[in-house]
Amino acid sequence: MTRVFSGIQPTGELHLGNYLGAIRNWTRLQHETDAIFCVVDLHAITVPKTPGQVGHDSLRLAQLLIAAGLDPEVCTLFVQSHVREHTEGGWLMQCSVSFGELSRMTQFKDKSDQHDFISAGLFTYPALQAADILLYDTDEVPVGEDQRQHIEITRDIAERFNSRYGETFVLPKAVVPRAGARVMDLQRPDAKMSKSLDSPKGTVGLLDDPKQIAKKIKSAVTDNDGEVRFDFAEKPGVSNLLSILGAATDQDPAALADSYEQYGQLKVDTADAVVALLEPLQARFRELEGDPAETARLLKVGADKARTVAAPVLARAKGNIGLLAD
Ligand code: ATP
Ligand code: LTN
Repeated sequence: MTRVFSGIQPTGELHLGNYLGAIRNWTRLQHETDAIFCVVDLHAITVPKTPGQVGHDSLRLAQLLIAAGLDPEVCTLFVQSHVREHTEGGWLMQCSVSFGELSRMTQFKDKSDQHDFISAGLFTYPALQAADILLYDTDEVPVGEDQRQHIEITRDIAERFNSRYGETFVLPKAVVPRAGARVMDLQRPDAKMSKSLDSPKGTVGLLDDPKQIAKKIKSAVTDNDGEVRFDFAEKPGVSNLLSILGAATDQDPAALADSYEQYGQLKVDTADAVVALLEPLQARFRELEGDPAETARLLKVGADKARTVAAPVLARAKGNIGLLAD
């Protein structure tokens, strides 16, 4: 069975873009593949955090993922720092990647521009990500377009390691979903909906209450020509609404456009569809939120499962390097 691995950072509250563009796809993949999903808390501390914040955010993210439909009995869901093989494997990866290669990573360039303190961990971040992926003999990594470069460097690291020390790692490939799943900011439809855009009115949080959701969608920026047409270049605001409605109701956005005469009805229907889509997720989240011990138990089961895969692969890598056996 195809082994799938992906990771998500516990930073900020998840939004509709994360759900429609990534997490909903994960919930499907868990039934079709051998899927492993990781809350990458060690990646989150590459930028400074206040004490306690990452742990809190990791638990909440895990609860949201479960509420969104990841079933810890079907897939493997765990927190990165619970499986020590990641840090150890990360070091092996750091020694198999060059300073020059890491210097070309665009996520590092973007993030180092946003912070005063640039940690060494932020620079070597892709080496830890390579360990995440390679420790599970991963075939496919479902990620957004922005992560393609990190999967490429992971392949380069794996190839270099294999040629230096002998066949050790499986070469993974990135699987980037169709562009259709990209959700744009409701106030700035030229920019993707994002945690870091700081656009509260343009971002639908997965835990926003129905009134807030309706208000945000009804005040979404459109245009003045009044025609409902699916055309992202000319009509980004209207097209974004059609694309959200289409994704929420499993319909083709271009075909949906034909059934609307005016923006008002499109907004009402989009708001209703998003509220209906998120209601069950929110209800499940409230239940999990009330029982953090149960989530902790599920995450422990996940970490135990993950370790049974990661430990032998790490041992294989160490053995192939020829480190003195302990
Ligand atoms: P940041 O603003 O900090 O980069 P983000 O909101 O873009 O955060 P990430 O944590 O980088 O989200 O991404 C988590 C997953 O959600 C990734 O697979 C990413 O491709 C997907 N994703 C993020 N934003 C969108 C969006 N607007 N539409 C579709 N998918 C998205
Ligand atoms: N770098 C990714 C998060 C991430 C990841 C991974 C994704 C860390 N490890 C392994 C896929 C596979 C991000 O910033 N979205």
